[in-house]
Amino acid sequence: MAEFFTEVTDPIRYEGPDTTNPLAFRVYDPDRIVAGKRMEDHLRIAVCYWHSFNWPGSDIFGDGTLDRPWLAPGADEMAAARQKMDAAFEFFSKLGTPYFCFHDRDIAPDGADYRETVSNLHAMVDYTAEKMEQTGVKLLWGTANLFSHPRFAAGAATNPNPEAFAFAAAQVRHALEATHRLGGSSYVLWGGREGYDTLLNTLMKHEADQLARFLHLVAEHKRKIGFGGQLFIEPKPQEPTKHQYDYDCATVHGFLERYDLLGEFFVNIEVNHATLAGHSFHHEVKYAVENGIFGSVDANRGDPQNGWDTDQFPNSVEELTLALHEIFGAGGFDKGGFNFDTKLRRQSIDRTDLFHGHIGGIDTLAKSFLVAMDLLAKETLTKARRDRYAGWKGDLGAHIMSDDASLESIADKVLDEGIDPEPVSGRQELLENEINRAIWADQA
Ligand code: XUL
Ligand code: CO
Repeated sequence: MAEFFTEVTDPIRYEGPDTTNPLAFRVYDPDRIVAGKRMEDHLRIAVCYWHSFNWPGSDIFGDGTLDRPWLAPGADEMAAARQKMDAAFEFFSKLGTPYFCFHDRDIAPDGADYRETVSNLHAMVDYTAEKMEQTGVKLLWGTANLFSHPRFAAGAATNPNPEAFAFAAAQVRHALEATHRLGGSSYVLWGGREGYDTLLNTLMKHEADQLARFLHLVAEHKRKIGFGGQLFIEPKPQEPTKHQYDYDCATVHGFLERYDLLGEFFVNIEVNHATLAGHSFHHEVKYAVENGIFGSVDANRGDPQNGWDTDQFPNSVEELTLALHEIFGAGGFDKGGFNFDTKLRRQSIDRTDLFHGHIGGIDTLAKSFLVAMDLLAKETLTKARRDRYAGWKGDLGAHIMSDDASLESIADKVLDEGIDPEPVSGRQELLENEINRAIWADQA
């Protein structure tokens, strides 16, 4: 089989901060032991199939710019799918990251009817299994594309037409089984079309009930086939629809609670989705971790000047460090990881650009990880937070939280004990300085 990424002749390796080689990691050192565990096993990095191999570099105004011969019109679709997979596994192996993620339609083309679509998927899952066996690359998560085909224009699970719901259910059944067969660590549902374009034609509560029914069916099937991975919902506030029901982590959390799905689904938090929702990535991660729904991360970044999902490679240690501080402060990943849901800019047309994007993003992530672990080891934030809330461990805090307390009993205490709270500094600037000092210190 012909090599595709011919400029990259050797696998990308860790060469340390002083290397001048653009095709080397400066910080990401898979074997480095941090807090008793290899860096690779902490970070669980995955490359996504869709942006890297299944997207030609098109946008709403322009055609594909990228060199992806398997996407050329007129090719034999199954041969093209195998060629695409050869290039993908060549890339994963040369980059040296342990995982990948895919949608059903990324790896196998639609057939003339659904029976043929399923048989295409099975054939390509066989081919994927061979490739995984040959290279040792593993599957972080699989998912179903329930948004590209016109049949899903009005939604998948939330479509007003139950036939679209049924079709989506069929697709998830096969994608979940494919994920299970490939030893996937988890399974993702991103509800790209689960929302509305206009309220004029929408029964909002009906659609929420449909979505909950769908998720219960998926959870039941997961148990039935013995899939031990976690199920993730990926929140996003809008795009492609005007409003998406899985708006952000707090919205998903409320939905899971309302429909008795807590413990079945966790969240896959994407950096650029968090910022689209008007939050920071740090906010979304902290909300999920503290409420027990954190699962996985789609690593990328947005552009502060425009309001859509630009899916750029992460390049800000400042942005990632604080979120990683929350993730690893709570013990890190169970079945999730860092999936690079990232795409090249349309003008990045050299094949090797895909390496540069991933190398920079992975080094940024690794650096943020080291800073976060340093902050955790020194208890910089954890101690400041603990001290700030220490009153709640005292007699008054314990009384307020106990079943014995009432508004009356608390009011009496204020009078009897002469309670008169003194304002205390939040020390925000001091903490900001400490974070910056940890970032500036040489961690690598
Ligand atoms: C879209 C998005 C998807 C999901 C998988 O914004 O993030 O790529 O990650 O369907
Ligand atoms: Co994503």
